[in-house]
Amino acid sequence: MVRSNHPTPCDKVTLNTPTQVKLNSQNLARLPDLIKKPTYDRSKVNVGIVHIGVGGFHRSHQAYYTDSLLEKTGDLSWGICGVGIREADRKMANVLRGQDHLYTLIVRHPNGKVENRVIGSIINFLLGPDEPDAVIELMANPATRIVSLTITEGGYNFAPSTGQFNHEHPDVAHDLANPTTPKTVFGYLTESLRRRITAGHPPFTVQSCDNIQHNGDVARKMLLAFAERRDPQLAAWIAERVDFPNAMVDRITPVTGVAEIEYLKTEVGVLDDWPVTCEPFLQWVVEDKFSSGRPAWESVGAQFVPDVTPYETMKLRLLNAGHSVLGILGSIHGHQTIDGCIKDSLFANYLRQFMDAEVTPVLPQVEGIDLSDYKDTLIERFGNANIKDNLARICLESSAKLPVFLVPTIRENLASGGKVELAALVIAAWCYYSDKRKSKDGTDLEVVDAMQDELQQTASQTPTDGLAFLRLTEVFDDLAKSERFTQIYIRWVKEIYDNPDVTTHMRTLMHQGN
Ligand code: CS2
Repeated sequence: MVRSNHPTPCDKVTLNTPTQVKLNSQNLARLPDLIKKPTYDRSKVNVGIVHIGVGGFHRSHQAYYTDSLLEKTGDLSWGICGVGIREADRKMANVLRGQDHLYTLIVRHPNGKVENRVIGSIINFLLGPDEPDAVIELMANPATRIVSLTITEGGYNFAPSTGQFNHEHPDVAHDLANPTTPKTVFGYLTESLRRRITAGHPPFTVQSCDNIQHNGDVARKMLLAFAERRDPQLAAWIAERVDFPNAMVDRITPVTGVAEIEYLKTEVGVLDDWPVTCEPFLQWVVEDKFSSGRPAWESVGAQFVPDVTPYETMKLRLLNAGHSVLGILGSIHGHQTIDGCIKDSLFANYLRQFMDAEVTPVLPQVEGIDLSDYKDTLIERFGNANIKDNLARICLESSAKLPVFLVPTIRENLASGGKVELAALVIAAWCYYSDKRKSKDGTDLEVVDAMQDELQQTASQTPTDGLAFLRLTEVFDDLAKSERFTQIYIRWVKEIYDNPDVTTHMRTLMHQGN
């Protein structure tokens, strides 16, 4: 069928007024003044970093730091090539390619100020399912000195209960049988490192930027478990030569919605198909061990330390656990966003009380950080009314998050005789949420979780077996064995099933001074 170039009445017409400019390299100079753009020459930037898993967080954090670095230092050897290894990454590949890998970062301050900035540090994107060899060759190229990752907890392929690599995963078997067309990150890393040894090149650094405790150690352990099956000699070389720095990463980055695209189009005059919104705050604390050198990220605000443990413990147990506390209780109550929860003084006070009475007593000292200020700042960040961070995002994959964010705090308090009541209510509420998948007034709550069936199945046994949910040891470790904890938990689970208005129970706990 031949289509006329003229719009028919059925065609949706978007008139590009002269003030609306499509984001791409050619149009950079024409972009409105309201938007900051790279001043370095992107055509001279070389790939030094291959990043697997380009989502909102990579684009608001590491790519932002790197853009600032290219801008400030002029060291153009640290450009990023994004890589997607899943079919689901095709959309990102297409959007980025359509705009020469440029995108807009919309930084929204609590006082309403908005800073728009075009990020130029991603200079290419490869999609593994289409061209696996090109990805492996790029990673094997000695100019690539870092392979960084944001592949989420699930991407590391370990069994939460044991922390061991899951050799049974079908993609793992596939990668061992087909090393040149891998599906997992471990297949790509192993084959490219093998090619580097064969060619006599030094290794790259594997830099995890995921929100998991000791992310570098986890990446190392999983890669070695895979490589051992592929070739023990190769595994030994990786163990000896490849560095895996641990890092604490932080910047709240909600999921991009249509509103952001519309905002740029109508208020700024830029046509960008996939911008990213984030808060102004950002933090990156990294262990300084890099097999083949690293960018001077400290010149743009990153902090290099010998041991990242206290920083990551603080962040995961206050910020991330705080998010889960609000996400779970807030969803059942009917709140939609994190800032919506903070506007509700009961939720804000509950969060602060949880941080002060249950988390802080079991946190290590963190050099150079005043915990009280850190918590004040967290509440301010969560309250940023210009960041619409949906509770649905926070509650995604809670079964991978809570064992890291919340369960260790409870276990340590049980060991020391500390308080666990506020956290117990959250777990009881999560049981109700997993079972009913509804807020207190009956609105559906979506559950997106690798364990969603087990969660619902065990939670639904609660009325006859009050501890069924808590016995999911992959998630709760041995909490079901603690008499003190189970007594408190059983009480709250009963109360919530009788009356899902969680605010009643939150109030009771606050009045009791917990
Ligand atoms: C959130 C994090 O996923 C979550 O539950 O807590 O994504 C959080 O927004 C980031 O870690 C902030 O750095």
